[in-house]
Amino acid sequence: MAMRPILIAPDPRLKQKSTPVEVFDADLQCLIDDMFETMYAAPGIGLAAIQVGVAKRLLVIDISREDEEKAPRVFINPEIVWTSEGELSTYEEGCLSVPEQYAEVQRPSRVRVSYRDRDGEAHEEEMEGLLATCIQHEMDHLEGILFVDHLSLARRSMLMRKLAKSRKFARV
Ligand code: GNR
Ligand code: NI
Repeated sequence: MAMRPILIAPDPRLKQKSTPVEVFDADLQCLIDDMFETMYAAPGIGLAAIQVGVAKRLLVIDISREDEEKAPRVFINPEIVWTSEGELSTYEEGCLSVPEQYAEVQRPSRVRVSYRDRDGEAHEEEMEGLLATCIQHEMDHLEGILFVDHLSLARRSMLMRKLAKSRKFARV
């Protein structure tokens, strides 16, 4: 297992659309393990493969709190099959690819998602609360969308300027 570097906006690779996983081989298992190590070290509650430069439709999530047991979840080729549409929730979101920037984003409160697990088995699950928000945030990454893309142009520009300024200052 190894940590992998996380891409930071405005890296153009973050705008790529990821392609479906077709082979559930040892390389995939290695990528999943590396993504967990990278997410836990960050720390973050989710990570999409494109954030470590792999344009595959794969994401990992663990929304357990520090005082709880770890609850690692893998979602491969996820698809939203239903949303609560008009029933929305607002969360203050952050992103490991937009470090130290936060903004409120409104999304459907509940979603039903079909996906494959790390063995390629198909599942379907209804989610709510933080898990619903997190998987929608991660699934946006698979389409090349960042949470800042849900903000007005004015707020997005301000946030990206702040990010650029802090990166320049930190020289990373
Ligand atoms: O660690 C993360 N926290 C978070 C908080 C609110 C909504 C979404 C997230 S996901 C983010 C990790 C990340 O960037 N995943 O792509
Ligand atoms: Ni993110």
